[in-house]
Amino acid sequence: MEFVTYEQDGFVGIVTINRPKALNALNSDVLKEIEATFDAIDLDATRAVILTGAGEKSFVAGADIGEMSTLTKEEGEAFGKVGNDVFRKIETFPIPVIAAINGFALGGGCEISMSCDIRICSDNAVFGQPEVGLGITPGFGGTQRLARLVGAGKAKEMIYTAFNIKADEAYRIGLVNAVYPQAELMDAAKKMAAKIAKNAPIAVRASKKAINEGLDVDMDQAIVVEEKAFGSCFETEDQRAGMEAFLNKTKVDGFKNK
Ligand code: DAK
Repeated sequence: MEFVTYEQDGFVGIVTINRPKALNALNSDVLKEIEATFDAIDLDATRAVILTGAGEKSFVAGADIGEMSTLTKEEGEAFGKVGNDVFRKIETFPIPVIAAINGFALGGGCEISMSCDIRICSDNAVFGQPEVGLGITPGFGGTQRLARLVGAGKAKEMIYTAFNIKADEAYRIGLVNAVYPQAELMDAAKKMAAKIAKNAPIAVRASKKAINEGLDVDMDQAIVVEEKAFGSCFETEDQRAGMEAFLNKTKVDGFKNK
């Protein structure tokens, strides 16, 4: 891989977008490598993933403007689909993905972070959807995910004005869960991932699926989604171990993912 690195740290996988000369902008090759990296993650050995960008300046400064500048309508649609397929893969990835946003998260960068389950950022992070200033709409889900995360009013303001916001504002509007000094960001992401990894993996996965699927349907259907997820846990060894440990006033010494 030229533009993406992967590191396995115990149960935690760390995916780093590594094209610092272009502030980790997403061109077709980067998108393909992100997809291939997620496809190769061993889901038996991994319980949470961290997605970050190389360097101290940028998480992802957007889709590659040079590559996009000459696209035809058909090519634009095709490029949008490549990105959307990768982002949807991350969003529906069976295990949680934490975005550790270490700088600029603009356009496609903000969008890829929003396809992750949880976003935390460094204090120098900058978020925005600058697309309308370039003559395009957000194309990797920005019009959809931003409105769902921060509400339609704030999303419309950010998208129509193409104004960037800083980390503290991103925190205030609920776009990120927490802000850390840059030097502490990866440790914080690893700590959060380790907490997730300590819990029963099948229950964590079922929770992710239930939250995602439930948000797409009305509450009557959503509650059925949860019932099914909840019921499925009672076929697992980890449920028995977890409840037995509680009743015996002990703790499970490592869930088995079974
Ligand atoms: N694409 C390509 N190269 C980029 C880039 C980008 N998005 N962002 C930065 N770079 C490159 C710069 O060109 C520069 O390269 P060299 O000149 O050194 O070769 C290098 O990274 C360093 O950037 P700067 O010199 O500009 O660094 P500064 O610190 O001065 O400024 C900046 C940092 C992040 C404020 C600035 O680089 C900037 O404004 N970058 C562009 C940010 C942006 O507008 N991002 C949104 C892109 S639009 C769609 C699919 C997807 C999308 C839309 C439609 N469909 C097909 C439906 C998504 C669109 C976007 O993401």
